[in-house]
Amino acid sequence: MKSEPANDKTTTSRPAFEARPGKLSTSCAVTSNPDAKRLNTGAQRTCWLAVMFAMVFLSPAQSGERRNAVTTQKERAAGAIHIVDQNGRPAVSGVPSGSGQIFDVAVGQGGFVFVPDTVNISVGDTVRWTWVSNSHSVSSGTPCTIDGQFCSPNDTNCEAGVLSNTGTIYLHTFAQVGTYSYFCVAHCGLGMTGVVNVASATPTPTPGGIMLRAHGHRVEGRHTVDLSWNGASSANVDIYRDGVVIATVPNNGAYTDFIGVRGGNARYTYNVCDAGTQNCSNQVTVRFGGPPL
Ligand SMILES: [Cu+2]
Repeated sequence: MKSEPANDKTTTSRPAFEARPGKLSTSCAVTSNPDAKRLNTGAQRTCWLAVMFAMVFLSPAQSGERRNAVTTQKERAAGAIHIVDQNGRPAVSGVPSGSGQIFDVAVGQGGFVFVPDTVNISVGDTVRWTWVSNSHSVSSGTPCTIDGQFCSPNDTNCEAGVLSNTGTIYLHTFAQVGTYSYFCVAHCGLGMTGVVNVASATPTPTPGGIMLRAHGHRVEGRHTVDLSWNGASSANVDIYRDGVVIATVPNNGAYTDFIGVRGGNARYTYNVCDAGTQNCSNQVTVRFGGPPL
């Protein structure tokens, strides 16, 4: 079974406007009356200019329209949507983060700890640290060494390791996938550390939509995951592993992902979406070895 390349993102954009050549009049009426003719010369010139402009701009628009018709099917399959921010730059991810949720962490609650000390978020989400006791910082880096990626109270001059007191609120939005360790500069030695795990944004499961099940096993020691689903409504489905489309396959309810990795302590999170849409299944995580969850 041949599957589409995972990252077949076409970047065709739609024409800025739809030209309707048939509806454009290309005649600039010339009257036979000499007086009227003189009076109308300026208007005629303007008219012809308008016609020439229209012709110049119509040609690329028409071909754009044609090109668009050709790529429509591909676009639908690949779900190629160009998302840009207010500055016209490509957005963090072509896949909407969906939520931009806020995750709360209490700083110094019941001791020299962050509660919770691990948060799992997606790109575009924000962590909000709230101080519930005095003299703590949130400083990125590990172990106990400031790396300056982010810090309380305002992400500036991180090396200073500024301590803040009860009531302080510090927010940081994570725009890149990764694992971000941080600590309190005053109490790192006492174990006051935390981690923010930032995953790529994945489409949101639709309640009552696609139901996914996953079963992990080893084939000659290699990690292999059998997926099965129902409730998908399109001809093809996109298979996501850890937020990335790994295959687009016919919607026949089953797919086996031969990951090829050996060894333990690995986990893979799957979901399945109607191809090119955000109509997605629940997420299922499959583990191979590793410590208890
Ligand atoms: Cu502290």
